[in-house]
Amino acid sequence: MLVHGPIASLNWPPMTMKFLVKDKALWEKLAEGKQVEVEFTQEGKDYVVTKVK
Ligand SMILES: [Cu+2]
Repeated sequence: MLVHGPIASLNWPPMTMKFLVKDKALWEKLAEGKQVEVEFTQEGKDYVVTKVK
């Protein structure tokens, strides 16, 4: 789960939601409580993380 702030381009309010991480290298950049900047794409009903900064 990721907690994110408002995303104006998608008309999303701040929320906590599920993202899929398919790439193991990206997964390793994530950790509980860590603040990250991510890029993601929509695949059907899922949101898939494509980049972690
Ligand atoms: Cu969201």
